[in-house]
Amino acid sequence: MMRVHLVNPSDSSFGIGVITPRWLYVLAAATPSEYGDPLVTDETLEQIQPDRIQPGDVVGIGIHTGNALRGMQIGRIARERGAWVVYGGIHATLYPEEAFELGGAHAVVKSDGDIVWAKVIADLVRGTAPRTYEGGRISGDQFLPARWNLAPRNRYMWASVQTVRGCPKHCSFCSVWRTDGQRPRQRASDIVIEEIVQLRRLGFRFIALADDNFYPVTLTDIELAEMQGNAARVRELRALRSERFELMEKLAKLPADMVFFTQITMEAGEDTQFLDAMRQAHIKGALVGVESVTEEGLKSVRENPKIGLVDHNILHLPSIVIAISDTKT
Ligand code: B12
Ligand code: SF4
Repeated sequence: MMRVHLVNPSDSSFGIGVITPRWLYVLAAATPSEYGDPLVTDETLEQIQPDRIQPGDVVGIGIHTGNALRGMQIGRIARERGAWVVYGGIHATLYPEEAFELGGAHAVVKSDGDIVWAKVIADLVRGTAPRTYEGGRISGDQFLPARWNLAPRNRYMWASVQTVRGCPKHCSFCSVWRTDGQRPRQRASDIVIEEIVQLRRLGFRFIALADDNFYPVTLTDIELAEMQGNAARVRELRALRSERFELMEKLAKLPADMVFFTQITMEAGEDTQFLDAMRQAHIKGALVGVESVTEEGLKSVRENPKIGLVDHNILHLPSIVIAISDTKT
């Protein structure tokens, strides 16, 4: 019987991973059970074993720009072995043609894979797959919870759970608002909590909230909508904001030794109510970005937005990690 393979490419493998690549386990959940459990390979742990790929298998490869070349190499190997090769992820969404030119792709999926993946597999197996699929920007209630039972035990330090996709900002240097869109798509808080509880039972205490921007509505956004007299917009923004608080109240009830981190914009620093709620929700750190630390630097960034920038998403790791502490003390 044909198998479905899902591969997270990486040039180096360390045996231990820092954070779970969420897409792998979400796509595993999107794989219909009639094909059996997909064979999941995270190359940050160990390299793929090509001889496990058989003719007629479907190989799904998720790429961001940093691991795209290794992904293309795996695609070519899989195609040579007679498998159907599909790419997805942010890099494939932005540059689908590369996967055909360099990666032996039969098909590329743009945007969200949760819903479209089952159709892609069925089309490939029938030999009727078009070159590209538009996975679309699905709504928050359609995001699939990950299949964490397929993740190897005791190999990752942090798990990753997504609570919102999309970011209302439009920073010139960032890909997120173009790929995930500017409308925040939030998941229902109960579904998020269910996934976290499942992870906790699997032994995870550290969880990254893998969100584009955990603080998608700023106080200024609401004030501006009020000044414009746009009642519908004010209602919409307030609803999004209260859903954030609802989620954080539920996170706060989880065992005290849980540790979360996420990504926010600096405007949250002026929203003490939000910061306090984050602290109570065990969100101990947040990545924020700083475009420049001097006036002159900021001006040159504005004049020449293509120069290297640091933002909470574009370059997370060198960004500033702020500790969420009590804003009253
Ligand atoms: C959380 C996060 C992190 C976390 C956790 C990383 C991890 N190991 O999971 C941290 C903070 C550690 C991190 C680090 C980095 N990150 Co980061 N990260 C994100 C973020 C915000 C969410 C990723 C996520 O888990 N989303 C949830 C999953 C479910 O969504 P998804 O990956 O998009 O997958 C869906 C679809 O794309 C599609 N799909 C994906 N793969 C496939 C495959 C197939 C076959 C199919 C059909 C579909 C499909 O279906 C999935 C389900 O819908 C994204 C922003 C974004 N919107 O992608 C940036 C992002 C991916 N990161 C980015 C960058 C640059 C980095 C760093 C290089 C930063 C740095 N300089 O160190 C490092 C690289 C780390 C690494 N080796 O992977 C960039 C990549 C840009 C690019 N063009 O590639 C992004 C897009 C942010 C940005 N501003 O543009 N990151
Ligand atoms: S850099 Fe951050 S705040 Fe700016 S658009 Fe991207 S995700 Fe949003």
